[in-house]
Amino acid sequence: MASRDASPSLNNLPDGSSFKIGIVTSQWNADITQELLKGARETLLAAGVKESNIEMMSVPGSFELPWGARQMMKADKKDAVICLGCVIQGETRHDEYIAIAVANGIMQLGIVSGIPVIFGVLTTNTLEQAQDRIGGQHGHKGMEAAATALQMASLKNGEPGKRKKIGF
Ligand code: DLZ
Repeated sequence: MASRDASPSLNNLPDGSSFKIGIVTSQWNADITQELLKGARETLLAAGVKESNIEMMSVPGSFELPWGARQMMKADKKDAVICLGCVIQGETRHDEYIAIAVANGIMQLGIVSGIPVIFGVLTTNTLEQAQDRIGGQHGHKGMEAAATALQMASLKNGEPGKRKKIGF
């Protein structure tokens, strides 16, 4: 059976040596989000992003991630901003409101600003499902978010995805 996953490749990362990347991390479910952050940072460094070109910000919860990403863009020109969070289902529907608001906020910010904003937010039913996504049976979503940021930054800067000149 074909795999359901189409995760960005972690083996063939774009050259990140000229990129400035922001990472905004939510404090809720910190055991999970700190591991997402660790994986994202490691992946950026492995791609050649300079430590001094990785700016980090911590926000109270996932709901605040779009605001944090917006602040990061104001500070200086970023090639991409990664948002990391973990929303786990509770007794009420609060998690749904947070997850939908964050997804919409991140998407809108990316479209309006033209700067890629990466949705590295886990939205799981249980803590165990979240653990499976920080290096368990479902990979590492922090690393994958960083790989996506690198790919989008390259596309934005017209590097590997550069359109060939055709015609005259
Ligand atoms: C309030 C809340 C709840 C119940 N659950 C989560 C969660 O699972 N993950 C998360 O990142 N944040 C949660 N929050 C906090 C909200 O994101 C936000 O910080 C508050 O509603 C204040 O705006």
